[in-house]
Amino acid sequence: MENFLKEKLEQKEYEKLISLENNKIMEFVAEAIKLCRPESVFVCTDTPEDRDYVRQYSIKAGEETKLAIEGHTIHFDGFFDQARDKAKTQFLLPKGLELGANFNCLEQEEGVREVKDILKDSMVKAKMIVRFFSLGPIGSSFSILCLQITDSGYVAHSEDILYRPAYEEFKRAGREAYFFRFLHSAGELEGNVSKNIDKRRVYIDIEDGIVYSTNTQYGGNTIGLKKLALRQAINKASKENWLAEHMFIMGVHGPEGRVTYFSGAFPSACGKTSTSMLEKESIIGDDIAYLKNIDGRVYGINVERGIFGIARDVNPVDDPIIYDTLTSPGDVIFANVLYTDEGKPYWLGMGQELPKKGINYSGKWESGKIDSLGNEIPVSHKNARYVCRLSYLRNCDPHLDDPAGVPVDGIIYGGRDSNICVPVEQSFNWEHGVITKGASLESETTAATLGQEGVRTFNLMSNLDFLSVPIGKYLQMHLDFGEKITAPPIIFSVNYFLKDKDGKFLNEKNDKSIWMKWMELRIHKEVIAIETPTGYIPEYKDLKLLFKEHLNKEYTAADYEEQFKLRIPELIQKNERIEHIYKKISNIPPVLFQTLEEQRKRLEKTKSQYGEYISPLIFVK
Ligand code: SPV
Ligand code: MN
Repeated sequence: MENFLKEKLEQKEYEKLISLENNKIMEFVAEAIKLCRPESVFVCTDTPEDRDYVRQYSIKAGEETKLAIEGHTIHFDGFFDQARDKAKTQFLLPKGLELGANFNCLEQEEGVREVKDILKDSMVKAKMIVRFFSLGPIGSSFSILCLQITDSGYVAHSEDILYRPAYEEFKRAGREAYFFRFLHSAGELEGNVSKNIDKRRVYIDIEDGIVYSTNTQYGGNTIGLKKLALRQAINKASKENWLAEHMFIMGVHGPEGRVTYFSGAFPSACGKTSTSMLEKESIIGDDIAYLKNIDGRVYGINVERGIFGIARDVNPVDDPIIYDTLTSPGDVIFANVLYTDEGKPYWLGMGQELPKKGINYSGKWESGKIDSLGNEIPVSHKNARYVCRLSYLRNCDPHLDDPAGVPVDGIIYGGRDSNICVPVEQSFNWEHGVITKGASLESETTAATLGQEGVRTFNLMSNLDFLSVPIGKYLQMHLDFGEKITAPPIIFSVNYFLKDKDGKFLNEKNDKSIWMKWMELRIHKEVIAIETPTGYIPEYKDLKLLFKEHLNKEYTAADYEEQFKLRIPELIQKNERIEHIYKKISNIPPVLFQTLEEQRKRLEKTKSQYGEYISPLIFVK
């Protein structure tokens, strides 16, 4: 193997590999070279020169184009490659192993054979880039090392912004290094985008700890350390009694300089990133958190150091901090927005007039352009993204890279729900929160995945797309996790998407900052809450004060009554839907059904006392 690598790699690159003194790394690289037959190989260490080489390579190869602002570039994915491909993302499982009906699985041998067949000779005209990263802060007991092989400069550059480079960490770990492995090839290109979309595959081999991804460029399918690693991490966490979650981590700033940390799970494109970036708070991460029990308290880290965020609706009014970042010099990649001759990027909802022509994900674009299916092509794709460093944000939390993580005292679950749940509610306890908030999460589908939008779907802990253990086991992990914590984090739900009967949102975007402030006060028992059949909700007087203090807004009693109205028929239907879903899944902890049943009974009782749609004021004692 050493001789093979010596022959295939330039001396300098070979030395970078060999000095890691790890056969597993060399084996993986050698196998990938044999399979993909790259024209050349670049091994990227942590040095600024190597990292800049990747950045420049991506521009030279035409995968990124420089924009007018210093450091900014733009990348395009293919027209039909704009979101995560759930149908072609599959777990490869050895014969006899099953995850359950909710999973998209393939027999391991068959899957590996198929994807290797597709990957064969995929890099003959390309450069293979080998990169080393850490999921989580360097030197943290939370962190997991990762080895990424890709022929995409865009993927390698994005990962540089999003993850902590860890060649030196690999070196320190030597032969003992445990790491996840990712092999990606964009496949044959046409106009710099993956051509053979029909052969797009994202195959996750849990047993061997390898993810194969090919004939795609969209970050969610290709940036190995993001959701491809999350799927592996959930499996690892299940064996080691910690949690790998689709969650932000943020510090909410309470009275007298107090900072209380929350993690929050929301399905893609449902407000997770914008919550984590709230102006008066501080951000640790916007997408993936590892949570561990450290001496009886929950601590969390962000596995990333950057953001792969949705550009749509980022504007100076709603998201001023990220808007500033995206309009200031720095290492920023835009994907699938539009750019003009002047090198200026534009996206939907950016708060200014959009140009009538430019280059976008459909190529040369003019307003009114129609796609092959007869639909008008918007200025930028709804799921157009940006990649930037968290440290660029002026409210980046000082503990982002703290190897110890931060203590997490609150956990939030939120979904896109137009007519059921109130804007904010506290669960009764850990078990009730896990079951009726996390495990009962539903959300209307968005542009972040391929397929129809606006369909209400079940998405437990907003992690369903990424689960790699059976649902019953995953639920039990959550229940057990809380049981061992002396004072478990308080679990809340939020809903930013309630609508009135005319389809108008009942809340403004920045109202979420008030729900955060209220939850922070609840954690410290500084406000009283009203008990309803489904949890604890705020008192009007506290919200009125908070709205005035933080948003200088008059929050009326009528707004409160409408937003916090208990919608009993919808709540009972939801309860039944969730129960029905779990009844079809095997090995669900019985406490889930008991808890749902108790909640249903409370709702029925309240309905018989007060009717179907009830003002929250009824519950004030
Ligand atoms: C999401 O869709 O949840 C994202 C982006 O955070 S992706 O990388 O596609 O998962
Ligand atoms: Mn996500």
